[in-house]
Amino acid sequence: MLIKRPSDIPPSEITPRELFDNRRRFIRDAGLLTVAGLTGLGGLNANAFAATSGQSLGPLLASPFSTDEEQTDLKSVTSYNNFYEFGTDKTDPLANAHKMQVRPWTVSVEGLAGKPRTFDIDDLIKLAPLEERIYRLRCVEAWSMVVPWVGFPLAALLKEVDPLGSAKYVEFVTHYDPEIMLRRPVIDWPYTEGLRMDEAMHPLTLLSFGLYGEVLPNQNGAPVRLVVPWKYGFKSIKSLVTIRLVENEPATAWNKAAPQEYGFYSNVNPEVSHPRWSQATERRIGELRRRPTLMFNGYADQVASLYQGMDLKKHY
Ligand SMILES: Nc1nc2c(c(=O)[nH]1)N[C@H]1C(S)=C(S)[C@@H](COP(=O)(O)O)O[C@H]1N2
Ligand SMILES: [Mo]
Repeated sequence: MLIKRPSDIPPSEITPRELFDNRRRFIRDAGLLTVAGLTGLGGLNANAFAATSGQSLGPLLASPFSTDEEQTDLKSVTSYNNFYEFGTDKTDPLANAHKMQVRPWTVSVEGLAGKPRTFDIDDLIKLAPLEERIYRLRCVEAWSMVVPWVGFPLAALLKEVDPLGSAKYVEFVTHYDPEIMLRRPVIDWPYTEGLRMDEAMHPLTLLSFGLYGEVLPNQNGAPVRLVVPWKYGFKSIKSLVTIRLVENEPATAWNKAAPQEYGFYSNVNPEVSHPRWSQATERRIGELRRRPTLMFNGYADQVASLYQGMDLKKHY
């Protein structure tokens, strides 16, 4: 049963601060990531889902891919955002993204597939057990966060549609509604992104439905977004409506907007400078001192082999 709340209440007001804080303390103290959801609003079955941001996602698997670095506080994660459809300031998404209706919602998985299919979001979320994965997100603007994302590998969804051998890349498209989103063409709307097939199938590539054990807030890309932790944040496309298996490298929104600045691969790489700034260091939200940026955002052991023999200065 979905309980709808007025869409103009920001999630920060729906769930009392104490609830978040207590739950986080409980999770940390008990080390019980797998029961994170049980401490929340209670009574929900595994993968039970509601469209309301702030609602518990139920029991979650702990992921061996998680980092044990200190997590960025929930308030920063949900109030300092990039979601240009809702404005270009960091505070705009929180102020405006509540206008987006995230139910009903479908995701079409199409293109070079044996069994292309349109998924209702509430069916999509049941395809695989939900995991909590604490991943770093590193923005090209040189700030970073550590977020407990909830989701499952994108590979679990792609396998459902039987990709054809000719599918070499995956193109992703964000919902676009000019009635509630920016019309000014900062980006050639809709926002699009892309991954090579092996990147899309990599177990680190996450389809995320939530954070901190709860339904993804709209400003973070509800009802479903990508998290690709070894790439700059703009690859982690929000509010997905289309996933298309294609033969050729797809055009991507930021590459079209500024090709000298944003390439297709966009792997976090401290050795390759952005034309207007160094990429060697970053500021973790909540910290004062900058820290050195790690190759592949610290995920080199898992992903460096994908790029063997490639010149990453050329393929930035
Ligand atoms: N559709 C869409 N997806 C997007 C963006 C955007 O503007 N539109 N911004 C990207 C950028 S630049 C970053 S850093 C991350 C930010 O995710 P967060 O706000 O959840 O931290 O989302 C990415 N996904
Ligand atoms: Mo970003």
